[in-house]
Amino acid sequence: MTPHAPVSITPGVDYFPGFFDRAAQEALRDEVLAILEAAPPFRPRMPRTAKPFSVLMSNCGSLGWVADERGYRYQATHPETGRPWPSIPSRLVRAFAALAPDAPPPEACLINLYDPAARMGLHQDRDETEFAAPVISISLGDTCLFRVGGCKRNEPTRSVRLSSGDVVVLGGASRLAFHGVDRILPGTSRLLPEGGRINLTLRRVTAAAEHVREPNSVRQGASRDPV
Ligand code: MD3
Ligand code: FE
Repeated sequence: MTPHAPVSITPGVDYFPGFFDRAAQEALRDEVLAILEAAPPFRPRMPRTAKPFSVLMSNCGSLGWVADERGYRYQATHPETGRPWPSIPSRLVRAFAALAPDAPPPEACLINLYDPAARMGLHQDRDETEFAAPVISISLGDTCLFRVGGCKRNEPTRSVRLSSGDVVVLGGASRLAFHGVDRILPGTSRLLPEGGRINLTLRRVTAAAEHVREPNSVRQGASRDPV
């Protein structure tokens, strides 16, 4: 799978509108809904204040991101069931490999669930220890207004509409950019049975001990299915 040329939003932020077509979005939705049966959505809390997030979360992968009074961290098990996270669907692993060919495979896929009132304040993602690999964001369901700025909170920001099937690759100079979700535009998609928005972020969390890039022939042979 060779992605179309992206639109650069800011240096290091590449936008791929409509990366996943409707059929791929439906397949992804069904895979995510199955993951949520095994790893039910939980409501993260701000460290110290215990203020609940408006976004519900879950994860798949060997590591998942959680937030509670003890802090922000990645861990191998669900904070409420204690079970390991389900594995990352292969179509997502393939998309990550196509979009970040030099990075080792993703360890975490954070699943953010937005109802029409949910939002995410401006923040940086810095709980990973591997910052060379990009973060890959996939949007499903209702369109959102996404905001991205510079690596300092007071730098100017840009607003971008992210629609179902859109992918953003966040790397290089923008890996530590401030970003957030200002609001969801209800009723803009029919993909999700109950409306709202799902965002998936694929991440490398730890540095790979010795990631050796396989030759092209091996990589293509191992992932022949279209994403
Ligand atoms: C820019 N999620 O889970 S994804 C998050 O739409 C998060 O749910 C948002 O921010 C969402 O942490 C935005 C896009 C995103 C993810 C990581 C980034 C943008 C980023 C890292 C650096 C810069
Ligand atoms: Fe983030």
